[in-house]
Amino acid sequence: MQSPIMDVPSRLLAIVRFKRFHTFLYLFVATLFGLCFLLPRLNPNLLLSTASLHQKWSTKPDSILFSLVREEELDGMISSITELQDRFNKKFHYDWLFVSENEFSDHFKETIQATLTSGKAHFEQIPEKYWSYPKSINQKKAAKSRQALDKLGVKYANSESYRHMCRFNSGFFYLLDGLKDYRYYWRVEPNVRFKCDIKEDPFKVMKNGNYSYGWTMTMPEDQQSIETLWPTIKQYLHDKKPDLPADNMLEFITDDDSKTYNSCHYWSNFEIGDLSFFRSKPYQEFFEYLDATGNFFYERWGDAPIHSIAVSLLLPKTKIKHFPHTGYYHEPNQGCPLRAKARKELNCDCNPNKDWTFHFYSCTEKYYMVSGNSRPF
Ligand SMILES: Nc1nc2c(ncn2[C@@H]2O[C@H](COP(=O)(O)OP(=O)(O)OP(=O)(O)O)[C@@H](O)[C@H]2O)c(=O)[nH]1
Ligand SMILES: [Mg+2]
Repeated sequence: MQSPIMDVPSRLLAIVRFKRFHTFLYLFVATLFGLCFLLPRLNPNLLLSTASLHQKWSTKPDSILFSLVREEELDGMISSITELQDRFNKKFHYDWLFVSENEFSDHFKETIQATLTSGKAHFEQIPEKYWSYPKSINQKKAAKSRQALDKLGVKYANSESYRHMCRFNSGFFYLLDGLKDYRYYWRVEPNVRFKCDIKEDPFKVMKNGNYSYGWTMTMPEDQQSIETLWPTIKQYLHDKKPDLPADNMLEFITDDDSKTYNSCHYWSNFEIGDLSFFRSKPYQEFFEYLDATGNFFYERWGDAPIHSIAVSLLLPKTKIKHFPHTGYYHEPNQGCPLRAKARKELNCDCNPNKDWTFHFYSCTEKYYMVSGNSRPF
């Protein structure tokens, strides 16, 4: 048996080992502190990446279905939920956030909860600051321009709520409390249809492909509703000089070397996006610059061209993802896979002759020309 009393050399050795261990411990703690606390403060991108690492390791889903909807659109919302549940969410069980500028009634909430059996329903009232006139808006000028646009036959020209909706979808939805713990949202409107099974989880596709913006159909915008939008964009580029990736999709939105906007946009009523892009400094600066003109109210700028121009300028083309086989329908347009094999595999109930995806007036051909990706059909 070893004596409990150590001889002098052994004692010295033990002291050295003890000190070495402590030095190692100090160094380890200091490195950890530097990595977790100091470095991210010196470079905010590292803060983002620690957040995304957290999301990667966390077991909580970082994706959510999202609907801005009015109380009176309950029937249309039930119909969208039921179909998306059947075609997709019954397998994946994502939660769903419903928001409105008014408080939803108990009847609305209970009916939605009873319909949405695949995930949990959450409800949120939009704070007034995201759905009201900024003080700088001249109400007389806004009323006059609504009348002028109405005379030109612009859709929703007379509607003030439509303008609040477009501004909210352009600049504020991603700041809502109900979305703060999430990375990806999928926007779903009332009365839309999904006429094919969605077998592969689009949220996973977004995450695994490191995409920031997903879409299913494209559309040209009514130029009369966005008369000064492109000149404003040019002024923003001149004044703010944002960092634009060399391989962006600028050519998707202009046919004449940036002189004019060709009005092409991703149809934002179907939209799957990375919230961290919308919350990023470049997007915030972009939105605030546009918003300062007041033209969400003096004209009728839509969130679809706003999102599309932003992602086309600020993102590399590899960050934008087409989801072609959803059989998505939003009045009056329908997506439908052109190949019979795809329709059969996905149990689609749609007529390919009515497919809008590659229709003459759609911008999807142009998207494939500019992106260099190969067409899905
Ligand atoms: N809470 C709330 N939601 C709204 C309001 N106006 C529109 N929405 C929602 O915002 C989304 C877009 O509105 P829509 O009226 O469909 O606009 P749109 O898709 O440009 O026009 P349509 O072609 O008529 O469908 C839908 O999800 C609507 O339910 C509003 O005043 N309040
Ligand atoms: Mg709609």
